[in-house]
Amino acid sequence: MHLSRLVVHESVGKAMPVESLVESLADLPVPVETAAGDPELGPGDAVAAFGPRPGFRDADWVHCIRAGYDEFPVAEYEAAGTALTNSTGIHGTTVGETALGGMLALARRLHVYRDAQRESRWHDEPYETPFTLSGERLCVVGLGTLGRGIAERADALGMDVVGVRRSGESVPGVRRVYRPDDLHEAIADARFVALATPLTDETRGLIGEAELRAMPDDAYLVNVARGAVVDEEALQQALAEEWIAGAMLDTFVEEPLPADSPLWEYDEVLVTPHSAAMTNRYHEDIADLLRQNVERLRADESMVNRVA
Ligand code: NDP
Ligand code: 7N6
Repeated sequence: MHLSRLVVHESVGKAMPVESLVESLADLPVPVETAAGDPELGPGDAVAAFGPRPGFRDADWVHCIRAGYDEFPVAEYEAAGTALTNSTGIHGTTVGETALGGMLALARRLHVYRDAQRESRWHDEPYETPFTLSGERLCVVGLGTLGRGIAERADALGMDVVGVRRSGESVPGVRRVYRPDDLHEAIADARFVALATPLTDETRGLIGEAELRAMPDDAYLVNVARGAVVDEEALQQALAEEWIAGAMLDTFVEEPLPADSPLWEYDEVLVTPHSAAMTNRYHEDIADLLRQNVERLRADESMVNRVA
């Protein structure tokens, strides 16, 4: 592939200022341009984007500025010979800190005090309610960049961390790794279940009624993966009927979460607007990934994070 141009698509603006990314790419050995809508692209073109557009298929290379590339037409790109790369590898710290922040808030009741503060109310929680993360079990489903970012921070806080991945291979800080067939055993005694898998045919609806019923009734679900990894109707029933204690939800089947969704209403549900990975350094992280692959292409080496 001979690269003659890198196009930064306006959709990257969903995660960072477009001009910040362009500035961070000023030292690339190819011209960097911006484009809106469905730009005309062709041989020699690369495009960095948040989501897909039909015209991207005609470029040589499409870079998804997210780790999750489930919205991109992978088979179509493969048929067209268009390379697709994603942005896995950069979200361990951001999502790890957000997930732990949510879990700490729920355990230490910070969300309750903040709600009371809005009414200038000095609120005492019932004696039984506050707990510590230390000593509690966390099950992390999906042990890649996100999962490890969560697991290593939870381990540092003294949690008993177990996890689930297809290979079953061990991961630092994770006491026991289960395979997906043993998911129910893995979540049965967990106080927190954190989802960090990609959205695939295998993981769509991974957490449904059976899994929510298998979790302890004082457990919390943390979803920083994709909304559809959870059967949202079953989750709403689980919250309404108190099969579980609550949740921290960053991702939803429909985003933005519709204003009439019952998920907004629960005191024990923390809703974040798909912001777990947001950081004011995102443009630098994405620029580093793009620069690495531009250099690799020029050296005729295989690309990192290539998924199609
Ligand atoms: P990685 O590829 O690094 O990790 C994915 C992990 O999931 C691997 O450990 C893989 O392990 C495991 N996995 C895959 N399929 C299954 C399965 N069926 N059951 C259990 N484990 C499985 O990806 P990232 O950690 O970078 O990102 C994961 C996902 O998180 C993204 O695809 C994206 O959807 C979402 N995400 C959300 C963000 C947010 O802002 N909320 C930010 C970044 C990512 P193995 O191969 O051994 O199964
Ligand atoms: C934007 C990150 C991903 O898959 O969903 C996230 O990487 C978006 C900051």
